[in-house]
Amino acid sequence: MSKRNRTLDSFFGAPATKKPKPEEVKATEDDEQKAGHVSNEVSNHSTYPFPLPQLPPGIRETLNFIPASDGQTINDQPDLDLLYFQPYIPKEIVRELYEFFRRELFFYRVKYTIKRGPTETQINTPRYTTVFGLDETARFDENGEIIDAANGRPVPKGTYKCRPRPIPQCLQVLRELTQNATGCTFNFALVNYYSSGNDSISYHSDDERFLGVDPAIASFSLGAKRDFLLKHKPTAGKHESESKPLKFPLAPGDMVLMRGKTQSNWLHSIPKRKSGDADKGRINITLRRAMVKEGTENYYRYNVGEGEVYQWHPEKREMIPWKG
Ligand SMILES: O=C(O)CCC(=O)C(=O)O
Repeated sequence: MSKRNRTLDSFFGAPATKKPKPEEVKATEDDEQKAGHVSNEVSNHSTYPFPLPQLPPGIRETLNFIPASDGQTINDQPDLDLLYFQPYIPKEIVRELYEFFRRELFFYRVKYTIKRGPTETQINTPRYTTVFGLDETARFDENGEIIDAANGRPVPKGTYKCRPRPIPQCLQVLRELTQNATGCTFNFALVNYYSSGNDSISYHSDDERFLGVDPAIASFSLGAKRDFLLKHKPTAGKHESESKPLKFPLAPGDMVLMRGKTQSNWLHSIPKRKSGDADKGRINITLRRAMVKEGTENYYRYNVGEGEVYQWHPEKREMIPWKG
């Protein structure tokens, strides 16, 4: 990778713990400039199918004002701990940011098989996905090589079966500002694109061991409004939400920070929808922190996979296979 195309790996530094004041955000920008990362450059890496443009300056500057409103704590249910921002992204840039990510990122429609006993079932992920990041045990150096986080030495070949990708500038900005605003640390950005009301994610919890105990996950919504449902995991006493889930109609710009015991006790989903503006498409970005290599392997397996690359076609107004 050439120097011109370095990504913002310098942002993998120590976690910030406070909400940024404008002058603190300025300091972050200065740091980026020192590292030569703020310019008209693209983000690129040998693992990217194609380079990704950096955020337009107008969007970048307005993002300094996140969160656009105070978060509402939702913890009135057993083991539930959410911080719900309505919105988190300033209204003025919400549409442009949605269109930017949909237009510029590369996506996948991952297929994989699961085995239950002797039976193998093929799963077609019902949405477009993409992912960037690396777990806590390693980081990218300034040349985009993976080095051991503890001793700074290149990780031995074969350490990862997948090919991890550095977070591009357009998502690094969101990561950095959200770390400052929430006091949480993130090393992964997962992106879902729901192209219509037929795309969905079924009930699940993000409670894999590789995320550590009580993980915090920041989940952003852009584009169409979609219902986010939450129900308690099965309990002996049957929690009311098991038959009547909690429903949050996530609007463009909203962010839900799921934290505490939420993942170990609750399931969440975005169900298919036939009505409303679901067919207009929606982007979801989650920021997470994987602690160990298994997290990296898992995220690339299920969000990149081995299939073809898709890219938004502005005239056809749909994702089409990228021809290279
Ligand atoms: O699209 C959403 O809001 C939820 C996404 C989600 O649950 C996930 O990626 O694990």
